Amino acid sequence: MKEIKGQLSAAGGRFAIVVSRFNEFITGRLLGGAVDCLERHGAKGEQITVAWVPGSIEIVPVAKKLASGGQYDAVICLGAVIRGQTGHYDYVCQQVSRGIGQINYETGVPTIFGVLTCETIEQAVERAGSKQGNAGANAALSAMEMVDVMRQI
Ligand code: INI
Repeated sequence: MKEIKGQLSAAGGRFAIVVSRFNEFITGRLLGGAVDCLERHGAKGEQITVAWVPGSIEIVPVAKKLASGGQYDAVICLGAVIRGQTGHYDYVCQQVSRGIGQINYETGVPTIFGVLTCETIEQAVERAGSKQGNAGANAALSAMEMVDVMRQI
């Protein structure tokens, strides 16, 4: 039996991170968690490129360009969509989740969905480096695993 299992190493990988400025007090923590996780797993600074975008909707075109250019082994998408008084939340969630899914299928470059979709600010805080861990670090782990799975296939 041949079994393919991705290793959690960032050594030699080229990682792009797209991060939204909207809800920056949360997304800055996600970015910190992702970079810290990559570095703890062997990444050097020059292996990581960070692109800031205005909001989660704008993550999609920038991630698409990064994934399509042949310069990166994985793209990590970080954002925080938090429900407000209007229906805006639902449109943002739909667009960003569908968009990131399409990038995966169209480019074959692992494009990781590290976008929080939360009902409350408390839920987002819990996932940005407190009770529920750090979703940015989890996204970085997924990126490393997928890079190695893709390498082995
Ligand atoms: N963008 C987010 O990243 N999170 C949100 O919670 C959010 N809400 O709720 O409005 C949000 N909206 C901005 C959106 O992503 C775009 O930047 C904007 O619509 C311009 O295209």
